Amino acid sequence: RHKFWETQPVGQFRDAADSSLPDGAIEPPTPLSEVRADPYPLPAAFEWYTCDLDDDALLTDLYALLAHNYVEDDENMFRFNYSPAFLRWALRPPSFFRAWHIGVRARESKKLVAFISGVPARIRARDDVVRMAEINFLCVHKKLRSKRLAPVLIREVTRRVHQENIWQAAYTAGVVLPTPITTCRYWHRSLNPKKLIDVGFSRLGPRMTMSRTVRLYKLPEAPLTPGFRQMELRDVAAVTRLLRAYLAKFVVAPDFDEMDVEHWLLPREDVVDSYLVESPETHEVTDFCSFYTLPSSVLNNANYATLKAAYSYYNVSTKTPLQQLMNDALIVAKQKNYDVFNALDVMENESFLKELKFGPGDGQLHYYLYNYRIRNGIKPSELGLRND
Ligand code: YNC
Ligand code: MG
Repeated sequence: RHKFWETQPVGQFRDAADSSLPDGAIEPPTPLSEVRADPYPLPAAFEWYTCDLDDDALLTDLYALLAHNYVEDDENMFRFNYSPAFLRWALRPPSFFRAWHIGVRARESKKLVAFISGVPARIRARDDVVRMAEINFLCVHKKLRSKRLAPVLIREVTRRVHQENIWQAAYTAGVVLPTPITTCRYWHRSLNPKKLIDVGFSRLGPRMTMSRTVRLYKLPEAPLTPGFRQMELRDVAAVTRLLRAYLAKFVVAPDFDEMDVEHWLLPREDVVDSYLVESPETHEVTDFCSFYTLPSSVLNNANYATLKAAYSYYNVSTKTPLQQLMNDALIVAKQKNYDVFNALDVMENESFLKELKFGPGDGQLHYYLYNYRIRNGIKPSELGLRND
């Protein structure tokens, strides 16, 4: 049924009941000399194109490919609209490989028609820290769908990852493939309920009026926790310590060092926002929260073209209760004019979702590892990984 995925070193549905299979790599690495040297063949009208994200023209083309052809909701009402600045951030972490930013162009017109990317990461599964590729932004132009181009893109990124002596990967998808390590649900917290209802993102609840709904979701003007402030460069060491100690609690989580924290968590306008609590007495950093910015295009609405969405990223509480910390995150997101704050039920998020008036969405996100088995999978609350 999965002509391509059945050939790949991933957990196969038929093996689910086999308890004799050990956790860890499914296949051993092959000698680098045996890694295929040439790119996989493409249909004759197309060519591979390694993308240079320093090139503003390329970045604009990539932005446009994704803005018109990337992920939509089930009802085709919204489509992710990753900003160019977000794409640069997501694709160029410490020690990134340019060869892993893989485009496909039409040979004649040079138009960018497909893309897939990887970035390097150290990911821990139980006590095994593994160098992996995080694969993201797989996209084939709408006019070229269902022609088996996706497997060619996946094989090609796999080849280029292997060339760096890396044999495992992590990725997420909205579709079910063999075999998720866990399946998470999106939850949504309305910040601008009137607009969300106008664009069809949410509906007026039973027996609710618009003004009661607006009142229900109202938030204070400013954060409530004393010492709550934006993260700065001087905080990188303290945030790294907090985050490392926290992520150690989860079964699968990134192994972040200070360079990773500086890249992934230092605030960048309209890309990632991070706040922390600095104790007014001891000046110790005790708590941390963050979200990234991913707008969605609103398809076919006369009044609005985009939804401004914040996505919960990494949050750590040691002194401030997590619920209070996240309430402050909602308050700053509201101050910054976001329409909705989204979170998955990963890490300890279940402890605040209902209390802070998040509602469950229909969207599911499946998490996968390539060439790494975790027997029986894990629960969303055992997952310390956020990558989109
Ligand atoms: C998907 N999202 O099952 P079988 S997520 C992986 N991830 O293969 P065709 C996918 N595989 O079942 P189309 C997939 N979606 O026959 C489909 N597939 O074995 C599989 N959408 O290929 C599918 N972006 O080319 C089937 O399908 C085969 O033309 C069919 O193209 C698919 O970035 C796609 O949702 C998704 O642009 C490109 O629909 C297209 O439909 C599209 O005939 C909108 O493909 C955007 C969208 C996906 C976002 C993402 C993560 C991707 C992970 C890829 C796997 C990485 C593996 C690890 C590699 C490194 C290894 C090392 C070391
Ligand atoms: Mg295709």
